[in-house]
Amino acid sequence: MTRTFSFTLEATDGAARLGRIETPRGEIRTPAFMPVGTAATVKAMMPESVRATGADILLGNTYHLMLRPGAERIARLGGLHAFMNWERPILTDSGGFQVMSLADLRKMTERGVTFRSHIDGSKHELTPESSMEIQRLLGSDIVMAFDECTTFPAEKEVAASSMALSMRWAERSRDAFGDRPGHALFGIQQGSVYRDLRQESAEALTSLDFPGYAIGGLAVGEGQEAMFDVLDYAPAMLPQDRPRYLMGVGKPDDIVGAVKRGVDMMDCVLPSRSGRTGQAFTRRGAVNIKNARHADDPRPLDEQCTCPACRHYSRAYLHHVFRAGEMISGMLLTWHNLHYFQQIMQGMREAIAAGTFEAWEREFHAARGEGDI
Ligand code: PRF
Ligand code: ZN
Repeated sequence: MTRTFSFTLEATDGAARLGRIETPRGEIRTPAFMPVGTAATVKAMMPESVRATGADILLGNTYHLMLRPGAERIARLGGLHAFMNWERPILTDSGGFQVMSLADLRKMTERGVTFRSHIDGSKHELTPESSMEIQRLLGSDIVMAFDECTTFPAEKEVAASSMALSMRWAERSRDAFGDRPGHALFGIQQGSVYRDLRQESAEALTSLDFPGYAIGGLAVGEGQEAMFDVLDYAPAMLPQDRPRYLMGVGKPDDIVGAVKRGVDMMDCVLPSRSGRTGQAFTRRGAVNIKNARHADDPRPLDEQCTCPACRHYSRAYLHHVFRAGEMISGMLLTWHNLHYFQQIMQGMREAIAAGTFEAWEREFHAARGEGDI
């Protein structure tokens, strides 16, 4: 097993890329989908089950873990991997994005952001330096730079000064991160939907020479068409030989469109969160298991799926346990959704290797066109 962090680009098909990230905690096959384990758990899943769906890496959150149970405590208990019993790679987000969506009484300055906990109202501060320290205490393998996710829509002047702040914070993040063999710090591109700002951001980050780059500030309400417009040029602004991570995306067709445009990594709460609210994603489209038409249906969610929910249970059972508020409902639907998302990734990786991505994508869209089943 390798002692360092590295990315190998293995094949391309159009703009789509097949690759491999090596870390001391194991390999990440790209394009990769990262399940979200915000509070040191992928909700409703045991870590070995998450692994069984095909995940190589999880996402964790600085914001939640610093508030509860606290980064120092996790460090004393052996780090996040040991704490949550996931020994493979973990990427942690840097906290600013979660502060803006969850915390109370937020105040942003050049130094960083102060806020009150959404859990108990206690006062805290996050800066590029403290975010790097918390992510170090957690033992994160891929650390994210501290940034500001520009809200959408944003006037160009607002987007420009927000992006410039994120670039100053990216440099402070790099200086605070230092040299940590086997761990990587990713810079985050901002610039909203403005091409020249995305270019300026890419140049600022590239001059700091990060081992990987994220595309931030998308999937914030602009819609798929506007997001794809940005993804038509943004990935190519980043170095070819480094992984590209699109933050917080997305629905199955967003993921496919992002990979087609040169994205290597993604994360989203969608498969796990929807699993707990009764929504299943399948080859044929979304299925809402609470719908009464499933009450007598002996068929599995998807007869071609090999996940436990589809191998051992009927739609009628999944409908019943959801209606009854039974915990197994969230467990089975989350497992199915994570399995399905990982199947999409595996399908795309095989298609890129074979040079058949376009045909694979056509088939992906055609199956969904057949409608609800
Ligand atoms: N920055 C950070 N985390 C994020 C985002 C971002 O722009 C997004 C945007 N979709 C999700 N998560 N640090
Ligand atoms: Zn299934």
